[in-house]
Amino acid sequence: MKQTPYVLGVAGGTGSGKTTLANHLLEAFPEEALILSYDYYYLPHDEMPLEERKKLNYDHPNAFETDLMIRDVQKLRAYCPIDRPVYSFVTHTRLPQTVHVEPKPLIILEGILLFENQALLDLMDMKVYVDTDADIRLIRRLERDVKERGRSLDSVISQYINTVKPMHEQFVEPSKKKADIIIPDGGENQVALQMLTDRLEAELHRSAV
Ligand code: UZR
Ligand code: MG
Repeated sequence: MKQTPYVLGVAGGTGSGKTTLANHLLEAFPEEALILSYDYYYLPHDEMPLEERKKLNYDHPNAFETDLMIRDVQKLRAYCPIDRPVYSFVTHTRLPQTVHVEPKPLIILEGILLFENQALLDLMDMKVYVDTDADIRLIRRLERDVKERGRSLDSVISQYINTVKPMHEQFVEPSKKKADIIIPDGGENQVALQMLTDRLEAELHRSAV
């Protein structure tokens, strides 16, 4: 019988290096891994005008369509393909198209609030929290959101002060306790990456009983 896919969860604050770590793992397992970001599952709120959507709190657990993410992970774990949503950080809404995802033996989930939801936690075989200093995360966030997410410096700063930081302290930081492993400065921590890769290699090539 085919082994159930192995589910790795990667959480941590904004700009901590979650996506970078997930991408490094994907490079290590190009045929066997897929990445599913919690960010894809932000609620669309397309009934609201853009100016209203800009003001929403995107760092709260209620900002996500968690049920859909759970259903999609359950399907992938059962080796069924999915058509996942696509989210635009520029327009703060879901795009009309979807992306077809074929099941793979290693499912990497990544997102700020992944460890905040018990049903999601229950789907994970290993939980990694990427722990990076807040000043570094803010600098990365400033660079990324201005370059890649179409934001102004002022809007990134006010969002950070008004929602990102308080929600981080309320929901993300406490969820660190749910992790099996905490990786300092996740994206570029070569020792941690090697240890994780070795472990996943063993899990993937362990034959089914
Ligand atoms: P990562 N986010 C937006 O800025 N706009 C959106 O429409 C949806 C999400 C931000 C969100 C959170 N918060 O901090 C970040 N704000 O995306 C999570 N404000 O993404 O883990 O890649 O940093
Ligand atoms: Mg990211």
